[in-house]
Amino acid sequence: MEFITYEQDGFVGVITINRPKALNALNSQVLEELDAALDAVDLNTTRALILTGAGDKSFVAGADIGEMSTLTKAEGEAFGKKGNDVFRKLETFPLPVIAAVNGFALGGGCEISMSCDIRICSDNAVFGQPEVGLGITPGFGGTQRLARLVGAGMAKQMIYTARNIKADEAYRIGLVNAVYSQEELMPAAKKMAAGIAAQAPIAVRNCKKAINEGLQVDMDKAIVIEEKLFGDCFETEDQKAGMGNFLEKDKEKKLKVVPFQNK
Ligand code: DAK
Repeated sequence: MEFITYEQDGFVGVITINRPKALNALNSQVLEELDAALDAVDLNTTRALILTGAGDKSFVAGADIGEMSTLTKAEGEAFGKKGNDVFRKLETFPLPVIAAVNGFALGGGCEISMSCDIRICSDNAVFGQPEVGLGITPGFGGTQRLARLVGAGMAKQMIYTARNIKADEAYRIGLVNAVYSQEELMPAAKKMAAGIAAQAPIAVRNCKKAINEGLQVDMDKAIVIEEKLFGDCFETEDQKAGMGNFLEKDKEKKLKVVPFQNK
């Protein structure tokens, strides 16, 4: 692959969008390679993913404006679908995905971070949806995911004014969970991912599903989704080992990573 690198560190996979000359802007090739990289993740040996950008200036500076500038309506639609499909693949990926936002996260860059489960950023990060200034709407889910994350009022203000916000404001409005120095960002992301990887993997996967699917429906239906995924954990190695470790009161064992049992 030319623009995506993948690195496995124990149970944690790190996907890096590596097109620093264009501030990691998303062109068709980047989207295709990201899609292939997700397909290639070994779900038996990986428990969490980190998504970041190469260099110290930008996470992703948006969709590639050069490529988009000449698109016809039909090509624009095809490009939008390619982006939306891979963003949705990230959002519904069986494993938790942490976005380590290491600089500009504009347009499609902000949108791809919002397709991840958790966002943390460096203190030089800048978030924004500048699309209306370019004569388009945020087309990779920005109008939908931003409003769900920070509320409709704040999302509308950011989108209508196309104003970028810095890391501290992103933290204040709940768009990111934490802000770190540039040096601390990746170690913090890896520490968080390792913390997830130390938990029972089927349970973590089912939690992601329960939260994501439950948020799309009313509470009565959401509770049924939760019940089903709760029940689904029983009779798995995760549940037997997880509860067994507790009942045996063996602190060493309790800290042991629960094996992954393919379902
Ligand atoms: N696309 C292509 N190239 C980009 C780019 C982008 N989004 N952002 C930066 N670059 C390139 C620059 O052209 C420059 O390339 P060279 O001139 O060196 O060849 C290089 O990266 C360095 O950028 P700058 O020289 O501009 O660096 P500065 O530090 O001065 O400024 C900046 C950094 C991030 C503030 C600035 O580059 C900038 O404003 N970039 C554009 C940010 C932006 O507007 N992003 C949103 C793009 S719109 C759709 C679905 C989704 C979308 C659209 C349609 N459909 C459903 C159809 C999504 C749209 C977007 O994301």
